Amino acid sequence: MEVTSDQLDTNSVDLTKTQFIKKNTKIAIIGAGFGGLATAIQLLKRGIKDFVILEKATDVGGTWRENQYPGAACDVQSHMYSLSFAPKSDWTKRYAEAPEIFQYIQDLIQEYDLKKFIQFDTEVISTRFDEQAHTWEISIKNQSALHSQFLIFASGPLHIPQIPNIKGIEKFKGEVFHSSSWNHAYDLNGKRVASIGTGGSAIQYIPEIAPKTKQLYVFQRTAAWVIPRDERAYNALDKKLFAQYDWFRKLHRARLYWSNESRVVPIVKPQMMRLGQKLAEAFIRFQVKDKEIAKKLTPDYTMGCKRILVSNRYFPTFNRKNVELVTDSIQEITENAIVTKDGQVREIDCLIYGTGFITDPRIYLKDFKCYGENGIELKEAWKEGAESYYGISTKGFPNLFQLLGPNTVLGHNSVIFMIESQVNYILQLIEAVEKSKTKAIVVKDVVQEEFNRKIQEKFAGTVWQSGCVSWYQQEGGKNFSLWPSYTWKYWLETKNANLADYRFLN
Ligand code: N01
Repeated sequence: MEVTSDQLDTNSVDLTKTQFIKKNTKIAIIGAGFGGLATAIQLLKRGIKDFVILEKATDVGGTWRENQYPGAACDVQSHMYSLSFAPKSDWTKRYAEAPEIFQYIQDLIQEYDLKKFIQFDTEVISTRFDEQAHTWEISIKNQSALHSQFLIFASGPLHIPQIPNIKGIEKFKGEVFHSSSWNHAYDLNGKRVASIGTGGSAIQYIPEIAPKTKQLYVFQRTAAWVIPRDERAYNALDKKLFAQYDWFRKLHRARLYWSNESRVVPIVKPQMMRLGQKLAEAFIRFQVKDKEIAKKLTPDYTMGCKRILVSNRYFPTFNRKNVELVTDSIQEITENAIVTKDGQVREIDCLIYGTGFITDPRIYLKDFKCYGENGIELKEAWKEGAESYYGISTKGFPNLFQLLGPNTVLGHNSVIFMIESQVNYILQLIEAVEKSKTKAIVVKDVVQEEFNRKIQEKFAGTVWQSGCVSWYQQEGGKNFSLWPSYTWKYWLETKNANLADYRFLN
């Protein structure tokens, strides 16, 4: 049964599943991960209830719902990787594991009573700006369309798994899965397993699964810089102090924030990265007994060019007799084996892709189409690379806002900090439309163009442009994903939206 928002009585229904379908709303938010939920909470704090979160899955949590592979954890400290206005004093350790972060998100849902604003099983297939009505028409799979005045993309940049196109893969008869859709029902005990990729996800699950497997082959295309994790469990006294003295918790958070920010210095001044790189090389030699293997695990690009990973347990995995690091490239897959270019055949029962996510800016939104002013399609507007204003507003797309949009992902600090700055900024824009009694707001072309020129200038000479190929860049080397500076600068620049940068539409 379809009901409109006016007919909805949220107290009388079981809200574990979508029980309502809205047709009109002021604000539509796509995605019930950290970004969507942070936006919803701030709207409620301002007394705005006419909004809906559209979620394609049957639960909240985004990244932390999908990435539940063994050992999944956050490599940003939990006291930083959480919402500033929803502190948690009893984090069990400095770097929380995925289930604890997922629970934190569930707790937010309870605390702010958010479930009644979420439409689950709702996959947006296209969005179109109506230039007469100044509203967005949101087409949804197997449902009627939703109309909203404002539209917020909180769908996250990393959620479409990248599956390599390997010759013969269709013949393989064993178990196959990607790290983000881990098959927990499949027992790895005693199995011969191949894992492809050595990025942030793989280095977390490899140490976990190695002791279970009969044989683990780790296929490495590019070695990753992995540095020690300053792991620490919070004891009962820490938690008590955090709970009792909020200034103490804030002080701890501030210390973590500034220690993360200090990492920007060697990023923008690569010569300062040299010492860090020497220490990281020594870390590999210290942890890996076999010199040849240690050499293969040592990257040949400047540290920091790709995301620096943190683990105390990844390198020692290669001291195990049942683990082999394979650096020859894969030739093909047969029904029960992987064949490398040197002709070696390794029989396997299971293949795990730790190969990351699709990040090409032109397919940022996969099959999803978004039409703005004059019918221009977002992918078309971004065909030379994704560009926006502070990752939030895009020229030609009125009343459309994005969280963690182009050039606002981080390699050195918590993206939750960026999300909070963005939500604050978006709410100011919405408020400005309301106050001015106009219908829509859109960033001026010249403002976005000038902003992007300056952003790209900032990348020159940084460690990110030092010659490696990373998902931060599109073809040709343009960095479309990272914020190239300190996050406090981002906060300062977005704290008060400059409305002169925008056009109001009536
Ligand atoms: O993916 P990735 P991820 N043949 O893109 C390799 C972050 N994260 O799922 O470098 C062979 O990092 C690829 O090799 P190469 C994480 O930091 C955060 O691990 O392209 N290999 C690489 O080794 C990242 O930003 C946390 O040569 C292929 C790997 O697969 C993002 O999430 C935790 C290949 C992909 O690494 C995604 O991480 C975990 C092919 N065809 C992850 N294609 C936190 O704690 C790709 N590879 C916050």
